[in-house]
Amino acid sequence: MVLRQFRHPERSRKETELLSRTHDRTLIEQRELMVMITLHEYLETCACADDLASLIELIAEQAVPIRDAFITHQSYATSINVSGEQQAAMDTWSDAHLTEVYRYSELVKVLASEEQNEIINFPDATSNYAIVMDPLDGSSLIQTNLAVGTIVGIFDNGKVMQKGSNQKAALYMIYGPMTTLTLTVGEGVAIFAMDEQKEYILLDGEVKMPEGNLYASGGLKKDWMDKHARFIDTVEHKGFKLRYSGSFVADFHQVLKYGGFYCYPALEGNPEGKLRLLFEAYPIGFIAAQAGGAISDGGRSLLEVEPTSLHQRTPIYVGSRGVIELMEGILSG
Ligand code: AHM
Ligand code: MG
Repeated sequence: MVLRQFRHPERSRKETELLSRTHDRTLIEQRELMVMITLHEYLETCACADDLASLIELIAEQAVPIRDAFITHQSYATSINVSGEQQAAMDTWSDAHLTEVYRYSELVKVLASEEQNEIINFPDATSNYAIVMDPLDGSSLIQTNLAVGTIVGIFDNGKVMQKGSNQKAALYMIYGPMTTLTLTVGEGVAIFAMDEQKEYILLDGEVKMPEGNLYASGGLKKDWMDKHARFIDTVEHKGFKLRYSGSFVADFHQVLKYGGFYCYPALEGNPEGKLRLLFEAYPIGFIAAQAGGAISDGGRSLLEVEPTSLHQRTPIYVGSRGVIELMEGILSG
């Protein structure tokens, strides 16, 4: 596995640091100003270990083969092996692809994936990184060409069964009209977009989640608990607007940009809800917290919950800090 090492020889570290404060510049403005900052340059300005930076770049690059696989795994009308399974197979394809990338990188010691029953150990690893991931979140939307993504959390102490606040980095790629990368290495949140040369260019180096008014709630309304229903009623009366696609990563991303919250609550007969603590709540929660937001199970921060089983599910409320506090007040009342 060859790790791509892009460098910008003329730009000093200090210049890059200054340029990374671009939260109010659009990609077009950055291009006009010729101050495009690559993912590699951004990582050089962060106090993160070199092998962690290499691992992050390696994962981010996998957006290219994953995007390509959406096309090659289509079941076209004239296909001989037409099968709905090919579509569902994108879950397992992405999982197998990323697993092999981790194995050959020798940077990953342990992997826990939503698509695999057991933890995988890589005995040849030379680093101590442990990964939790949802290789393709929102996969039920692939056939409708809505945005889906890959979610990854990274620990640096060789184990995955630990609380989410111990993560060293978290990221997700979204495969939408653009391919974007949202990343934290514990120094705030940055968003990148992939350009025509497949290079990630910084869109916003200081993402802050505003107190907006979007909301998304999973689960059937008839199965909502009374207190959850009361909370949703409260925010609707405050003017919150429903935006739910069925892709957690995409629904969270618009909350990150515009403010509000996403939730998949405890349900009647299903008190743990649907989403998973390790693969979904931890990475997204770490990013939310780094952007000034919060993630909760209804009463406490999910980043402080110690996992008891690998595929543990949990109710999730994630979004702007103010509305998460409002929710906790109502649910604990
Ligand atoms: P997945 O990881 O198998 O794709 O399932 C998780 C998805 C989330 O992306 C999404 O928010 C939720 O399940 C949608 O569930 P529902 O179809 O119940 O609304
Ligand atoms: Mg998922």
